Amino acid sequence: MIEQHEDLLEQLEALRSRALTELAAIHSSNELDEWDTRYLGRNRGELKNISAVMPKLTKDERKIVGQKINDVKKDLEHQLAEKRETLKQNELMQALEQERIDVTLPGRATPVGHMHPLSRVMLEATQIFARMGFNIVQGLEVETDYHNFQALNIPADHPARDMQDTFWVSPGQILLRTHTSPMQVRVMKQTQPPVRVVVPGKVYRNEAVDATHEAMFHQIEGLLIDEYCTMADLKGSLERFAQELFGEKRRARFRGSYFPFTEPSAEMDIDCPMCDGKGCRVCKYSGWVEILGSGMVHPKLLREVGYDPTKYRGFAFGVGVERLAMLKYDIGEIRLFSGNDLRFLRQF
Ligand code: 2U9
Repeated sequence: MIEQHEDLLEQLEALRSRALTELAAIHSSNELDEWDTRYLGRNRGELKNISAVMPKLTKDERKIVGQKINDVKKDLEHQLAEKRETLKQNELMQALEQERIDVTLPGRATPVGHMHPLSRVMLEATQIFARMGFNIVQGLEVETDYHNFQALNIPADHPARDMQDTFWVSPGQILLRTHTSPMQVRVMKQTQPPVRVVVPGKVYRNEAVDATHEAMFHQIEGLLIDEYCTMADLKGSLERFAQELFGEKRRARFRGSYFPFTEPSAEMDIDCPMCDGKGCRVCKYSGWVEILGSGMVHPKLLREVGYDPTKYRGFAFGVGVERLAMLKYDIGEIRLFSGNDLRFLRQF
């Protein structure tokens, strides 16, 4: 029996030194966990295995061997805790080293977008009318023949209704609106005077495309209906609009014209904003450029939407937004607006 307990003490010493040698070689938490299970594990740990022979020892032997087991166990646990702390520190230092941020590196630029030139002109122009008291409304791009043509006094044999000029969705019935006017018809049918609206939006015409014509373009149309409204109101409002958009010193002139939906009708020119009316390439050396069409709303239209034409009258106008933008920024080619060429777009 004496041999057995001395043998056990030797085994425990050997275990301690083997365990500590292995521990010194460990470099990761995973290995450390394995080590923990192997030597200190409650189930099949080596220390536990040695303790299994305790019941076969005498009382005195048990005391000596028990103390030794405790001593080795405490030692291993203590070394394990220290090693854990060391590994944790090492791993932290490694992370700090690897994840270090070099604050001297140049930053990565975030590209900043901006409004499309057409959107900008559209916004500027509608806001001018908004400040005058007009409401801004948007309509449908797919419309009925009734709202786009019939209600606007555009007769069946009018060239605009031709297959060549209109994009039909369902011929004679449903179409892509050729102007934003169908929305004004809808507004008038829904509300009673006074009416003050501007309608910005996309319109479609089956045009031969060139430097100044596209099949899709943008319009802003306006409509004012009230008991007292004259051509003087039309002229004053539209001249003011031109001055706010193109500068305080702009002058307007009106030339008689014809539209089916207005009577009388007039086109408005302003003195050329490029050369102040002296004559240049833009105004073709005339000193004047046309910017919009307008007129007093035709009594037939008022009657059509249920307004009494002896009580109410109004003025209406229409502007092409691309044309305004081309004049404002001296752009000679309408197709640039829909081309998405960043070299063009970045200039605004
Ligand atoms: C209603 C009554 C009248 C809208 C008007 C014009 C004159 C006009 C053109 C400008 C350039 C179209 O984009 S363009 O080619 N428009 O000249 N538009 S009066 O008159 C209306 C509209 C709706 C109910």
